[in-house]
Amino acid sequence: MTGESTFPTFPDGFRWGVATSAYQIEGAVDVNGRGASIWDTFSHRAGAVDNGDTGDVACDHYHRYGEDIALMRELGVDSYRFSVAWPRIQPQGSGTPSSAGLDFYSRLVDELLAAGIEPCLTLYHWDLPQRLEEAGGWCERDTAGRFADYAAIVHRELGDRVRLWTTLNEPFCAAFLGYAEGRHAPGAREGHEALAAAHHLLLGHGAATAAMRAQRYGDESFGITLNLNPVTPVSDSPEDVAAARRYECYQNLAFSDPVLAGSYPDVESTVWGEISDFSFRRGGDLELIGTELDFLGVNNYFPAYVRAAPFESVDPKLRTADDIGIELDPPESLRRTTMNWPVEAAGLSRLLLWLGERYPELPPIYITENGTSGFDAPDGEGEIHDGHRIEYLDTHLRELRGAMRAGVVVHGYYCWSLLDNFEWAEGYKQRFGLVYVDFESQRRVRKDSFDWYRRAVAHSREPDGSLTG
Ligand code: PNW
Repeated sequence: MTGESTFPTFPDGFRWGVATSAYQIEGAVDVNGRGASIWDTFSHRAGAVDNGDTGDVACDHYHRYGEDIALMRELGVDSYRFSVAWPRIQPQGSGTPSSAGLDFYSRLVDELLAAGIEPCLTLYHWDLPQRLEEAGGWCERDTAGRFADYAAIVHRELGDRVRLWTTLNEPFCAAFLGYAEGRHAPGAREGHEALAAAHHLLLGHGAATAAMRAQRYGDESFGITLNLNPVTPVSDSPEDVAAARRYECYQNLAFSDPVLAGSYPDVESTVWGEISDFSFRRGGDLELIGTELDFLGVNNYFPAYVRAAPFESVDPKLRTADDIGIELDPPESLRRTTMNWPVEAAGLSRLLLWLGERYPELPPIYITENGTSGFDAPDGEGEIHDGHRIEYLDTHLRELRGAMRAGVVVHGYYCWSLLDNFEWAEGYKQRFGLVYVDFESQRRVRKDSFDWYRRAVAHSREPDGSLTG
């Protein structure tokens, strides 16, 4: 293990956490009147998910949440980031809420609080009610209003006990992987529809935040989670530099600028070309979207090294980054994870410093996801030696601490993920958990990284920062 004795201390009040999301862990898709979501539909479509995996059972967390809270208590985390499944609350995406659905999350929150763990609630982690998709999904402006109604329902029920609220998880993925590339639900459409979806997701964020603030109980904090990657051109050539600017807009600025600066980025016309007339953007939208945030959630897994790919004009389908003339080409020297994502811990600090520079009014940050996949498996003794994950977390946490020392205000860190779970289009083979899940027996087994994180959390609070015991 790297640097046993010098693991950094973190400031008092820094929140240590673990994260999950509803569709990836809950299972129990037909229980208590839950409606279908776009991920139920998509995962049951032949060829959509590796190995034909679905979230039908997942980690069966819906029935085993008590056991999972006990694991978190053992880890010693301060906070748990989870998401609420909209189709449990409003099975058809609108109208009277289901009391069984609300009760489940109410019990979860009560048990977390009883265990001394602060709930951090995400309202939308990609499981749009299927009925709303049939009415056009996020391509329709109306969906933003439906989302605000849903947010107000959940907040009315839980706002007395939950203080950390995020509206959306990764609108980039929901819009571009969902509606353009089609690797995620609901499956491919057209580039201009993905741009409309992105706008309506952000509008939903603004409208939901306003609705919750209007009925606030007291000291809730409201934020949004974006997945952002630090961007570096592979050379100084004008082509690579221009490609890096396009990628930065597509991946980061198209979401961070409207939310943090109240405007769409100037460079966007060089990225989207003529594929949309943007008539879905209306006066007043940006005021709502740019509503003040109490915090920004940042998810980061890898850095982006950008090379120009052959490019004359944007492909209106916007299927992948290729379609805006981009190729991701990280240095050979960087190790790749089983997701083929390059590992570079310094990328996390570069990203945070870039955010601080670009947005003078940057709110406090929570790292709402960071972690790594593996094909982790028990050895002959039944133990899971995931040293690769320990190294990933150790190096990223040191970089995080460095960025904080350089002035970036970060209030907490959530490791993705507590449990191995349904990794979207990759199904169950990609394992991100600190806890191994045997998906046959539902047995949970602590990986080596579980024990490492437990010690890191405990000792990061000690004056000498020693990581022992
Ligand atoms: C995030 N990509 O998703 C999500 O918030 C989690 O639900 C997910 O399990 C985690 O990261 C690990 O993948 C992403 O293709 C999915 O670049 C795909 C990408 C990025 C983030």
